[in-house]
Amino acid sequence: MPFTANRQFRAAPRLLSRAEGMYYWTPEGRQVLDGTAGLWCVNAGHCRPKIVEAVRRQVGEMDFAPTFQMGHPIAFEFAERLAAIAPPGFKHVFFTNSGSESADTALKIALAYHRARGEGQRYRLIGRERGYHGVNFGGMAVGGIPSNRKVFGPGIAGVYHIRHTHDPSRNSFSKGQPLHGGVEFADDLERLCTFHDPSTIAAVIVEPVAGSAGVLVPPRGYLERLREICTRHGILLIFDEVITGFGRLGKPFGAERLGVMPDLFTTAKALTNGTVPMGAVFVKDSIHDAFMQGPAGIELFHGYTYSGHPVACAAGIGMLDTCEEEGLLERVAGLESYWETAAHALKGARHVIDVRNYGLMAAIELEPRPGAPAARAYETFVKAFESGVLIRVTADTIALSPPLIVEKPQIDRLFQAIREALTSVA
Ligand code: PXG
Repeated sequence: MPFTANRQFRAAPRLLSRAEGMYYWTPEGRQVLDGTAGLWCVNAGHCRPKIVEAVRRQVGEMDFAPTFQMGHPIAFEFAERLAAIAPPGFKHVFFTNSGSESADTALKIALAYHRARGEGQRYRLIGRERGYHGVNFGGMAVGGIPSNRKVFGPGIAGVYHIRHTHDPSRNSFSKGQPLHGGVEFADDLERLCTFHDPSTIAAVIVEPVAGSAGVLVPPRGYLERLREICTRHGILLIFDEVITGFGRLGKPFGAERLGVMPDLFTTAKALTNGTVPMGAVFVKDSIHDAFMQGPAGIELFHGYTYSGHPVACAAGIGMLDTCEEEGLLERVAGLESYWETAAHALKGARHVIDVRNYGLMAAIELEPRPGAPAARAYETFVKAFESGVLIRVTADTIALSPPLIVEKPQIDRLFQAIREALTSVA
């Protein structure tokens, strides 16, 4: 099983067999409130009729068609719908099947872009400590998750990391963007530029808000400074919006909420509301256009059998229809202050050493049990699940990201369940 304690699971399995709206049901019929949008992906809530219907229709109409030297209308329709909600100047997308593939695709586009412009010496890639860009070799290499690097090695050559932005000594219990350290942390990129010569660096990739590492919100001024350094040195800035995309931060994409534009950004997860696996890499028009200059032939030597899969495109269009009808991509803006207050009410609760929030994301960090890191959070997760609430834990941090359709009483229930679970774990 993926990222699972297999033996613990086998001894006490937790199963989900049905879902609708804000809820899952177990095979025994127990209702479970979804505090995690599945795995940060079911932004519109479960089994939404427009999506279900679109998938049903498409799978009966055309199950699969090749996209190498061929096309099908629904893939172009979906791409155009996406371009319409993307920030200005991002009219092109490349379809993948996951966030991991989106990360590797974006890195490859960055390398190929520089080469197409006669700057093939730009081969270095820069990620960030505690960054997560999936599990394939490229994304893993630029990612900054120590357990990945310990077990699987450095991945690919020419990859370096700037420091992460988490600084509890100055920023614990920050509401929204932390105040301290933004420019200082971003200037770590300048150090790498000096060391390696910026003309050898192709791209920098970061999550606008780091998700998997425990909801690390960028301090004020941080992303602006990264943008400035990249622009000055001709380095492409890639945002990994696999989690922050599709309304999680109160705008269609995190870049818009945070007010800093990347050159490329990756998406997956909520692109199809998690219904069918799919990812998409958005590129600035000037990047697309750079590939269209050379001799006729295949411009980007890259693609997946299932790039632009018709059933995934149908799910994606159903997702966009649902979001547009219900204003979901902006809904969080009106919910965020309630969410923030509810999360920060856990300050002072047993074991809690930090609370962080941004958009409809929150992290509650627990003091690790001496000698047993991660055990306290894992037990909290199990208790919460038994009480009918699904949360997600990584190390000793609880991460919350409910579907964007969540209502205030459900927010209350979510935090209440966590509070109760915390009083009962040692
Ligand atoms: N980038 C980011 C920012 C992600 O969060 C990926 C890439 C990889 O996506 P795929 O679709 O290849 O898994 C992710 C995935 C968690 C959790 O609970 C987070 C992810 C996946 C599973 C669990 O933190 N993020």
